[in-house]
Amino acid sequence: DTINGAVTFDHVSFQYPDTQAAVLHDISFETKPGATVAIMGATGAGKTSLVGLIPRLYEQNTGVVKIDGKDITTLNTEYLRDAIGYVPQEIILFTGTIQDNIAWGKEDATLDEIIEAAKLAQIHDTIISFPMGYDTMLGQKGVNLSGGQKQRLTIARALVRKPGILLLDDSTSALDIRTEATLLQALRDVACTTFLITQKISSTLHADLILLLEDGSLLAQGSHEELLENCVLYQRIYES
Ligand code: DCP
Ligand code: MG
Repeated sequence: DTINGAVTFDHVSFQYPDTQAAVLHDISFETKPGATVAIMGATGAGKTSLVGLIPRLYEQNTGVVKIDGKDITTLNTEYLRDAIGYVPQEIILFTGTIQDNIAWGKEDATLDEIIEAAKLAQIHDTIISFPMGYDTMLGQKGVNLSGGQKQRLTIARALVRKPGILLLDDSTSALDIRTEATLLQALRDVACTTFLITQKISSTLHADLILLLEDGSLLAQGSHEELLENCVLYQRIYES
């Protein structure tokens, strides 16, 4: 069965097993299926840690995380891994073709599925502009991609699984405003709930929900308009 992508955090706190201080304090929010959720906050605020709880890369100490109303500790990990696409902060590409790089982790993906994912990730046009297309080699013997092209390639990799939830950890930082907006709209069109960690106000403008983290706490949550009205820190980020 597929997921709709509603995500709920209910009084979630978390600390890494090997550290003393809590990294996330009493986080509560909920998103509708297909929503775009922007996560902002200074370096070290807990953004990566928060999204890592959703596919159970880590286990919260208190509170409950739910997907479509189900406590994720009751779901099996294979189901979670298929349902959630995760694009980590550090991009990993290997020497091989573009096709192989996109299919990494889902080696049974067909070329059609790979192309569909690349289109959704807004990288298809770039790929077919290379003489070898999807067979283009990456790495020392092949083409060098720009930062934004690498980001979109790794987003395509996550989308090959057709996830109901996509976690983008700073994965659009090198994209221009228009390409990013097109990507977010395309994800909306396929009803993929998207968590986007970002430092850019341009990415929060169209988010259904913005989560503003400060030192592991949820300082504010709401739409762009709501935060602009109610949150001094958000106003400051907006004006800077
Ligand atoms: N932390 C830790 N052990 C880890 C990872 C992080 O103790 N394996 C700590 C470092 C920070 C806090 O947790 O004090 C939050 O780290 P995050 O990586 O979640 O922070 P951000 O993603 O918000 O920071 P950045 O913007 O730099 O990626
Ligand atoms: Mg991070």
